Amino acid sequence: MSRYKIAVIEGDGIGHEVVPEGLRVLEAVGRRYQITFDWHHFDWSCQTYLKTGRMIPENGLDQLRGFDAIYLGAVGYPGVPDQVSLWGLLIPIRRAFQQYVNLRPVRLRRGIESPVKGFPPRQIDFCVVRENNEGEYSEVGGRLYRDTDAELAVQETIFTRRGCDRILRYAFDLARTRKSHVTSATKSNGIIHTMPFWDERFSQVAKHFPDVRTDQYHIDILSAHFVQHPDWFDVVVASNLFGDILSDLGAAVVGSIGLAPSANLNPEQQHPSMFEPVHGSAPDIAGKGIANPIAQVWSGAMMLEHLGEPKAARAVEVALDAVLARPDVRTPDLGGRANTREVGEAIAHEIAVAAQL
Ligand code: GGG
Repeated sequence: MSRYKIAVIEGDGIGHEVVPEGLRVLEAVGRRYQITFDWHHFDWSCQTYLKTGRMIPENGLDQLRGFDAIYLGAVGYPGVPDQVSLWGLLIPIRRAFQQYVNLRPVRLRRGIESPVKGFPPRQIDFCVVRENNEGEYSEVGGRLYRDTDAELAVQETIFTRRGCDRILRYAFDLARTRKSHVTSATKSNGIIHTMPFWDERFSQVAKHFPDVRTDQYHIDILSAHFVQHPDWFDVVVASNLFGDILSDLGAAVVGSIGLAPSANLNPEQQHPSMFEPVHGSAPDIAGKGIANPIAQVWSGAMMLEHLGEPKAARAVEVALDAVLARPDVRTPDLGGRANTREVGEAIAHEIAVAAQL
């Protein structure tokens, strides 16, 4: 019997539709494995910003500090500039809680056809390990001479030895639990300071993992390889921006952005980690009840794994596969006609049925 205190932030747009399905599935698996969740809902969103001028209250990060984990939907909505919503909610949480790993699995699940022809399930199975606290996502910079012909913008990229080494070590450790292969995303031919530094740190850290095979590609050709040879990869480690872009591309290669989960991890477990789908708030489909909840549900399985509930995490994964094998319960992004709730209910039902076997 275990009990967890989870902060739930639905956020914006389809976050309001997919998070309830994620909770439905977690409740179902909790019943099966005697896990109790104390859900604490926070209505932090662009709506909150429009009402109060802040995405989260002044003491918002302190409010989250005591939780075992944070379960997040999506952030951003028309009417609030994207940089305001991201820097007002998602990025402060990632940084305050030293969630320096953004782990984004890319796996072709059974029942899903890749748009890249000829790849059966299991042949595409890798993880993007995205640096999540520094890099190109930096507040350092500014604007000068606004509204004149001389207007300019400067954006500094921050790569620290500590920041690079800890994400690289995480990638190598993860590879040791998988197929012992790490690919580094770089662009050291064009980005003259930070990327050669990243390459140097990659080769230094790699020396401590002589059993792990390494590759490194410039981001441009690496993107092409993601499409043409997605079976080449095991663990792909990348800076903040490169990792963000690669994981959306990876999601498309395995069927839909609606399937892609992520975990913002503080590996030392000194602070809560946060689990969220890779996708955003999708204003174009928000309110229609057709968003795919699978990325949110799979993120819940990653949360269970992180909380030390591997059997429950596995049960969610098995139920996901069972539902994806059924073409009748698919949302429109996968060519089906089911709605968000029907998919969530089907996954929860699979878990309940398996418990009775
Ligand atoms: N699922 C959270 C969300 O809305 N993500 C959308 C997004 O734009 N994220 C930016 C990032 O991960 O850096």
